[in-house]
Amino acid sequence: MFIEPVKPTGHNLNNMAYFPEVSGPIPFEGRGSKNPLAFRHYDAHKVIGGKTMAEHLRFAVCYWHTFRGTGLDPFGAGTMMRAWDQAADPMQRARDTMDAAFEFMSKLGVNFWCFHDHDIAPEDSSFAQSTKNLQSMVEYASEKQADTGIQLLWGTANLFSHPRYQAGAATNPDPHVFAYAGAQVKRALEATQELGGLGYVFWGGREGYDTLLNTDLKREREQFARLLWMAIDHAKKIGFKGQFYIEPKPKEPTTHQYDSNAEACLNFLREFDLLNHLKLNLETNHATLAGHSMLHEMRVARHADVLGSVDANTGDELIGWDTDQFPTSLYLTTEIMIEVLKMGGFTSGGLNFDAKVRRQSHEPVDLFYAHIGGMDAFARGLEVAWAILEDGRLDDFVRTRYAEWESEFGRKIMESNKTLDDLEDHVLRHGEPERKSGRQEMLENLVNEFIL
Ligand code: XUL
Ligand code: CO
Repeated sequence: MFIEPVKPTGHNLNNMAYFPEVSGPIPFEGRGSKNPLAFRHYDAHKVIGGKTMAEHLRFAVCYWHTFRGTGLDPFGAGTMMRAWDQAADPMQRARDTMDAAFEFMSKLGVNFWCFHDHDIAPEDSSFAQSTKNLQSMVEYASEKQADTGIQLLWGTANLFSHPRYQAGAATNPDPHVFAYAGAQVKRALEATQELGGLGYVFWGGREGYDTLLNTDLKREREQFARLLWMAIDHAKKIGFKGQFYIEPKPKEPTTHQYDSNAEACLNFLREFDLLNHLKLNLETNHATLAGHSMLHEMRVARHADVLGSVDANTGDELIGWDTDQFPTSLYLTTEIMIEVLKMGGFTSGGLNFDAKVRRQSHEPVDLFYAHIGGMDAFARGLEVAWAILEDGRLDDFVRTRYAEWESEFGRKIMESNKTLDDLEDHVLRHGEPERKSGRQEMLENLVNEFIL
């Protein structure tokens, strides 16, 4: 079910102290606007093809980068100015952070959010205490959701930060670590359900290996599948109806991750009979690390009916790691929205900004600029994608290019009515086939017609 874009009420705005530069909500001012705190393209209520932009795009803010990110990198300390991360008591910090999060999301006007268990509640000295912390923060989040109308797109468990997971969570050589991961998944799933979450994500943080010298690859993949099946069983038991997703990523942190790209995930899901239970949550920067375009990953997933949700970010063209930047390229957002439109739109999924502001963008207001830019890029990408599909020339070109396969000869090959003997006979009778231009440059110009 779709909810109207959030309109903060007077009551909600009373305690909004962390983002004083923005009185909110961020207005739509159109193309000519010079206001950096306004949308130029994202008009939540604008209808395109029978649905509003908000319904098409289903933006979500991610808790980990946006509210917990410190700006730390391998060479230096955190840089972020975060007034909500100052209290001495970790639970007070968690509540302050959640106040900031819902203030930010209300002012921005997004309908969804995403979190890992330990983003919202601090991990404590025992599992039992960590669980209490989580339960308390779920109650707090539940009130905030009710106040603002913001919904949980998906929840997940952090099975990669703690040293216990250094050799993997589900894929750990030690079943006691597997048990810890399972217990964490159980609680995170229950938290997601309590918050009415529409989905639950498995990103295989350390489900891979650093070296095959110490790794039983076969066993580890079976263990990974086993944890997924246990989660599916638990969802049934507690009545969780949300969509499960697996998020492909090829490397980082491990040298090789088992869920390395869309096709590897599909193979894994088929092998372990999981295809009916999980869809893919595709992330642009992960596609890049895998040596694919996001368009490729999305198309592979769409054709297999497992295109579920998108982690909307982008990588740096020059730095070879997962920089998780905000998406600003219209080519990228257009390609993503073409695939989303072609699958008939998101159902449970959406566009989650799994992206972080740069280390030098340390002020809270930079979070607004980042998200406004990403939302505008996707709004324009949606308009361009819609126009390209409406125009039809691109699809027509591809259809025509393969038209011979619809001829009697082409169909007979595919329907197994032809043998290699028949093909030889055909070549002997028809000779050299005619070559046809792929017209790449013409098609690139066609796309530019809509973008420029
Ligand atoms: C890591 C990543 C994660 C997942 C959720 O690269 O993308 O934040 O999206 O665990
Ligand atoms: Co992600």
